[in-house]
Amino acid sequence: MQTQTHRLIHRHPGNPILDASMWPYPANSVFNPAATLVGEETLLLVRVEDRTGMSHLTATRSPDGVTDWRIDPQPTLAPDPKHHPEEVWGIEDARITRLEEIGEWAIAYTAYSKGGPLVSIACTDDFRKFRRMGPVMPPENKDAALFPRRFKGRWAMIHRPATAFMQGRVHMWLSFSPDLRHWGDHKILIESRDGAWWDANRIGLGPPPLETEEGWLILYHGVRQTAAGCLYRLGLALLDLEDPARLICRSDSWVFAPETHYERTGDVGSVVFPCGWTLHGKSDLLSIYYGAADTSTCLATASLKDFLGLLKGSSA
Ligand code: BMA
Repeated sequence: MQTQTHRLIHRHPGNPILDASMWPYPANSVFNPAATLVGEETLLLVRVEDRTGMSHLTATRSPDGVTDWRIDPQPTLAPDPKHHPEEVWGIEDARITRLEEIGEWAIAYTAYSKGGPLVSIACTDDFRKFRRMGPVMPPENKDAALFPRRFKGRWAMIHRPATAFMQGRVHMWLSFSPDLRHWGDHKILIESRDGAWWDANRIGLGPPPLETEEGWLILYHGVRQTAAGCLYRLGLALLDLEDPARLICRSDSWVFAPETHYERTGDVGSVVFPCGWTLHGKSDLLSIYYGAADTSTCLATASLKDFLGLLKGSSA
């Protein structure tokens, strides 16, 4: 079993980089951000919970991904229950994937329907107008993101269905689609572990899979139920580049966990929840954007080389 001898992920000293007090309109919390690069700029699609308890998504842009955020003055992607009844209780936790083939970004997000949370997809080429694909996975399902390219002609998506089967023990799944709308060939991709493991029972994808020389890099959360509530921690995994259904390896230890006051305390304490990361050009430095305690938006950095080094010593 590999051990982690030094910290792989470094918090930005200016955390939280975004909170509700900075919002141009009333908001309760701003968290679980998706991230992408638009030209040289960093764009985050932040989950904003308003004072009804429901969420929408708002874009914010920064030249350096850290400061000078220009936050859209109103919700960028708001629930549209009139045309999409599955969005009746809001939309949450987006993940953005650039699809070069169609020249658009695909956004996978959680739509909160009367039947429970489900996965919806919308496409955009400017983060102002959105083309909704509608619901693509029935409830209960969340934590979905697309791969940026097709495999043998089909798009691929990771997601996390949940059922009461096996006392609610849930896994990450992989599905395929010819057109981004119809999904099938579903298979279990990464299983939650059992017993005392940090990622026993409940896991889910963080940011979209990242293509590296060694395979598709996965950052995922594991949820530990404790007497004091849930603890969200993060681990790494690697999937085969040409056959993403093949898990090459995963980290035994978690690589990031709630430690600071802004991660420990908030609307839901002891939660770190990344939904996006960016890598500038050929640089080795990953910027990881995460929600802290379901309250604010934070940034941490990590070396891609360090992540792959840790995974080299681990098994599937
Ligand atoms: C998960 C998601 C996240 C949230 C987390 C902790 O199920 O709903 O949006 O951050 O719980 O509350």
